[in-house]
Amino acid sequence: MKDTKIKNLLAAEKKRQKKVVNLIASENYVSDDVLKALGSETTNKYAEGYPGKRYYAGNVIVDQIETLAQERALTLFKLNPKKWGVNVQPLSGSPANIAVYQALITPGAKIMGMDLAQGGHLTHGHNVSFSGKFWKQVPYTLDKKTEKLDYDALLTLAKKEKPAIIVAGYTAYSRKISWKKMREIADTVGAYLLVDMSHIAGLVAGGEHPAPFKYAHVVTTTTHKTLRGPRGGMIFAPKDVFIERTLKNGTLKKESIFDLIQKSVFPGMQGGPHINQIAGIAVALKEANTASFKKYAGQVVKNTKTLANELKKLGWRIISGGTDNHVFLMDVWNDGKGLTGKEASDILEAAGIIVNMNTIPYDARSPFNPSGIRIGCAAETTRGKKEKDMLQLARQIDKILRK
Ligand code: DSN
Repeated sequence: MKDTKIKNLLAAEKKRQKKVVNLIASENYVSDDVLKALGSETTNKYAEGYPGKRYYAGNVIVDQIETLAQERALTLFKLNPKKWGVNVQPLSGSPANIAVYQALITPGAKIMGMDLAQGGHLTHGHNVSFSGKFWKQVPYTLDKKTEKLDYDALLTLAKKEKPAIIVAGYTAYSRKISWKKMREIADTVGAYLLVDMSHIAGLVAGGEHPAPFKYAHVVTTTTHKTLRGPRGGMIFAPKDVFIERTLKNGTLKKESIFDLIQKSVFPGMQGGPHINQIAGIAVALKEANTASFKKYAGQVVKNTKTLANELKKLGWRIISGGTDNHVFLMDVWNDGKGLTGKEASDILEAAGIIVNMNTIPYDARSPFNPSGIRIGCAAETTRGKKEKDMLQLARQIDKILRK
């Protein structure tokens, strides 16, 4: 590389990533093949449109790359291509969620999503994001005592508020989610169920979390968390569920949810897709459809449980008492007797352990300096860590935080 400044910075970041213990729940390490696809000449190509229907010439190869990514995504999640379609163009999770709202609900309609401070996501209707500006959030919360989802409370809220769409799938929720119960709630009030499985997509692929496809109207995901691909997004939608709408000229138009999603992504939301990213996603999807990935997903859960349980034994309060997946929240504030989330994150970073500060359910402190930290094990499991390493890591974290 001729640009020595960037070359040095890239080398420094590579070194940093190798040196630290990475417990950021939404990060992972991609394979060399994924990196090669990302750094390929496909980044030079414009390909507005979809395979076979492009607005630019020269897309014969690109069409094959995008089609392969679609086929691999449907195969990985065991979806029948006659019934399901997948859009692999969203630049990441937030644009994927916008595309769904834009396709399915009218401006100003209600989005019932988990409160960000309890483990939701900005794009699930929070008022600082587009999703809360163009639509209206009906926030839901966890049960105060168990710190888990309370489906009866969700049903009561849905009946009262009558949202147009309910979002399930979270950024800091460590327990299994009943997609069936979420769909029953959505059906009771005539709402769509959007499952945003960004955090757990790799666990779903590896059989460690039930798949949402039987119950969701639409499923969005990022590709770079537990799924271990490059940064990116995908939207899975049914081809055999139709929506009828009256157009401005008074005529009725019936379209499948998948067709509405396709139009919403392009031209409704984005221009040219990032083909290098789609090539990287295709590589990652193939990697995820292997016995070794299944083993990896199982190890992620074992490692996370081991780390959470050991920290609990060492006296730390783990939100909801434990974890079923790749992530958990730890209360470091302990009613003022401990550290703030920011202090804990800074102290750990100085010792080479990277976490992020995070609010805990019903946090009395601000999101800028909350009471907790979020810990995830997907990245360190990719680096080969096992349960014995997690026991050691728990003791290390405990020692650093109690200094
Ligand atoms: N996906 C979020 C996270 O969990 O880190 C950021 O948007």
